[in-house]
Amino acid sequence: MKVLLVYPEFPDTYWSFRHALKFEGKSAPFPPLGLLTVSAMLPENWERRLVDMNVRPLKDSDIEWADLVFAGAMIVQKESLEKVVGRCKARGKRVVVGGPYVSTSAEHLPEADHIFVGEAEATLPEFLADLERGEPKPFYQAPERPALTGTPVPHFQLAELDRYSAMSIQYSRGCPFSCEFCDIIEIYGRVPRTKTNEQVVAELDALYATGWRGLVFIVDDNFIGNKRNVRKLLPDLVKWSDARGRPFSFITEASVNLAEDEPLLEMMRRANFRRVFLGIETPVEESLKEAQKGQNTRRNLLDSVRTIQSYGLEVMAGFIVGFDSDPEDIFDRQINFIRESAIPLAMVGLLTALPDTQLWRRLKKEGRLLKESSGNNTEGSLNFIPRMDTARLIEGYKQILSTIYSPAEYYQRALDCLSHLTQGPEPRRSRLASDVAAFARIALVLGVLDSARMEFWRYMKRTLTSHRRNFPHAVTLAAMGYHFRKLTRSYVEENQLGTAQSS
Ligand code: B12
Ligand code: SF4
Repeated sequence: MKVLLVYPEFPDTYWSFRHALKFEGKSAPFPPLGLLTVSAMLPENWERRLVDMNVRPLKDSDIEWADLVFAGAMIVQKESLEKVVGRCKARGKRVVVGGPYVSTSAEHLPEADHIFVGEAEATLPEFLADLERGEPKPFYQAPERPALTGTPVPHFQLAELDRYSAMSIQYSRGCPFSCEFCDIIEIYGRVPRTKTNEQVVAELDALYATGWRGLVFIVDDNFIGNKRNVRKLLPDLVKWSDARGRPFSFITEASVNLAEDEPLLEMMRRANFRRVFLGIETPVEESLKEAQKGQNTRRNLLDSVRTIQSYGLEVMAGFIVGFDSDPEDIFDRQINFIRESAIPLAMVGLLTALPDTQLWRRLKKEGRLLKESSGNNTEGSLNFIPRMDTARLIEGYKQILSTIYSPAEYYQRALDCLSHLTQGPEPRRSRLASDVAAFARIALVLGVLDSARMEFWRYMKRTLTSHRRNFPHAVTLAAMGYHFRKLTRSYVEENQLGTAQSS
């Protein structure tokens, strides 16, 4: 059997990092870990081919080659997924679809032959047995959320490693919290399931064996969702890293209460964690309460960010506007918070009702739902009727974006962030700073061609005088800021934002 694994294309959004990746000569930030994991569950003797369309186009010859096509996607990839399914069906191929989008919106893919809802560990074995007997069913629904202790080591070797700026591994799925807008807890549950330490070490060994060195994203919904297990994992991670001269640095996602556990932070520092994405959402307590995000109200949010930064972890965070409880001055309050917290990479989005979330169900009951979400909460499109006047909300949202990503504001935040990263274990390595060609590209684009070139050189100068040790990290931040600025310009100035506005 020849199986073609296809990962559809992402639109160009803040999360694509496209404008920053080109400096490094990379095509995508991360590989499609879902498909790499699914591949490892298929019979060993099947031939496999992976096409991540964010890295290279899907050719007709790829489709012709295959007996069976497996495609997985998140909601923002749905248009591309539909096209992939259409192309493969037009060539008479048997198409299997799964992943987070399919799991939450299974009814939207009638053309596919086999639809998988839920995690493949709980569905694929039955499909493979049915296929063997010649009686595969059109629909497979995971009867439960499987333990991760049976998840195999992903087939990292299938990915074209040098096209990505980071590799991914996963330690846990699920999150114990209950945020109203969150679909994670609907898809992956509220009881975080973890792999064993041995599984994680085996995955690191496998990645190491591919020759990969550098950034590894631990793609957990909440890395500290199961703190008891994480506390047991980290010493093994430190040991593994130290024994190999720290070949990987880690980034991950966690809830804000990470700041309440300094021994855990210290272990993360020692294990070489460099960045953590936090769901801060808003500095407004009433809005946090409305979102059922009590874990963010237990402690001063600015203090929490500062504590985490003091362990050498750059904080990246998600912010949301559009809650019913948002006051009129929400836009200024978000801008001030982002400025004071020194979070360079602030992902600000409009509240979005994702399918089947608690928020979705409430808004439906209140008659306020307008349409299905595109999944991209930064495109300025609302899929529900907000409390605040819609035009005011979109205008304020644009104001946040254009302020926080203006060059002066961004470079200052990046410098403040570098000042806060007091206990970094060792200078970060960065291809952007060490690879002469990559650095030359940055210097040319940001320091010569860009209209904000003066700000860039001022930033470089201040980095070299005050943060020489963190120079590589500073260069990376400059490249990322450029990506955010480019997109903000196309969103706001070229008026692409809010054009998809529902009426
Ligand atoms: C890493 C990650 C990213 C990376 C992308 C990495 C990549 N190349 O895929 C980045 C940071 C870029 C990203 C961005 C976004 N993401 Co994201 N992301 C994740 C995260 C944290 C982990 C993904 C992962 O690797 N999981 C590990 C694998 C093993 O799990 P899996 O993909 O679910 O695969 C399993 C099953 O789904 C199934 N399966 C998967 N594929 C297939 C295929 C077949 C054929 C079958 C049978 C089964 C199957 O089997 C696998 C094993 O059990 C998930 C959350 C999560 N827990 O998965 C969110 C998640 C996928 N992202 C999500 C969203 C919304 C986004 C954004 C739109 C963010 C935003 N709010 O704007 C952007 C979109 C990107 C863009 N350019 O616009 C949602 C998707 C919701 C949905 N219903 O589709 C998720 C679920 C979380 C969330 N609520 O934020 N994301
Ligand atoms: S903390 Fe994050 S992952 Fe957990 S429920 Fe809230 S939004 Fe979802």
